[in-house]
Amino acid sequence: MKPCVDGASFDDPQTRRAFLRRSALTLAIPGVGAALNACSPREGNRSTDSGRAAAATGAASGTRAPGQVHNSDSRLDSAVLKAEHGPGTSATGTAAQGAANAAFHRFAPELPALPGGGSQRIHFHAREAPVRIDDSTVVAAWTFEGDVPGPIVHTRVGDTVEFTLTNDVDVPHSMDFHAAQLDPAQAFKSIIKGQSLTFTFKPRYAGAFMYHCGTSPVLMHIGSGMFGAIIVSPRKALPAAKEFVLVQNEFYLAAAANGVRASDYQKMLTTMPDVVAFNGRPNQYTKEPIRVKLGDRVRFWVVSAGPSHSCNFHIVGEQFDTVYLGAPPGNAVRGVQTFTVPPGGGMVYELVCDIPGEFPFVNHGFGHGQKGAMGILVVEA
Ligand SMILES: [Cu+2]
Repeated sequence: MKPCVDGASFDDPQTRRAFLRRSALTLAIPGVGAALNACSPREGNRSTDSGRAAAATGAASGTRAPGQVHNSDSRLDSAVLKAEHGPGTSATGTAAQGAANAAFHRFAPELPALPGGGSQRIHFHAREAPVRIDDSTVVAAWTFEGDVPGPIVHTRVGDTVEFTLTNDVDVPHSMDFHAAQLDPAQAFKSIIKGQSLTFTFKPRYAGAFMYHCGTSPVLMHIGSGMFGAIIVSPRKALPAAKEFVLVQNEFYLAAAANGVRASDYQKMLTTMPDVVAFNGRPNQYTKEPIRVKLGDRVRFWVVSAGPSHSCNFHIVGEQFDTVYLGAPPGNAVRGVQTFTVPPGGGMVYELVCDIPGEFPFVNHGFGHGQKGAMGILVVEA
């Protein structure tokens, strides 16, 4: 039997659910947070890790102190957000260091070319980094590979993806690819600083899929920047097009301290974001639009990372000739003005740019569009 909360088996879904509920409250209730701090990985309580180390390298083991509440490996949680870091915010460790020097860069929206050979190896590091999302705002972010969102991954149905996550920081992290079908207790489990974990999958369906850190509370990890898109092309190529990837997310930010704004867990719980953005920067494609040529077919792979809101994707002055609800080229809906991507979902939008001009693409839920989920598609004659 695996060690677990209150001595019950963690294989029991009820126990898992109870722990998840408790973890989600960790940051909301200081007393609970303090109790779980007592079993954070820093205290070396990692015995469940050793029991599930098959897929991990460098997994540590430890002994449970008498009377200590155990912290599950796959639910190693953010109880390590100790008071000295400001409980309930992302301003931990290196997330806020060097914020003044964090330079803005436009996140390239172009779909990367498909790697050849039918397989690829990807190695991400979980890192903390100050990320400048506009002229006046630097976010103390938790990231994959130092940016928000993480790198765009492009693969194909049936190709092999071998993925490795290495955790460089004090907070436990993990990786959950929505394009994969795997036992999450093994593949998506949390790892602590210095550990690496590798898993392999072959996507079964084409589409725009989210990836994210799944460490509890997931809201905190996605809300602090640990998400991205994996685009799975079908075996038979879709019609030739200019292809772009848009990942919408919300930022819930504390007031600036030392030039950086932390992500605020309590604010995340309210689901009232300060900023909503495509590819991590509000209005970046309004300031520097996406450009195509007259006559181009354009394909947007749109993911809503949330953590809590959908993206009601619409292009002003245009219509989508096709929206693929999933697994393109199947599930095609024709002649669409707006279609909603749920948080944790992805859809594919196509249009033929047969009219020159500047076409705003927006989250037509305008409370969110107004907070930055807007851009411009320029069709050059
Ligand atoms: Cu994480």
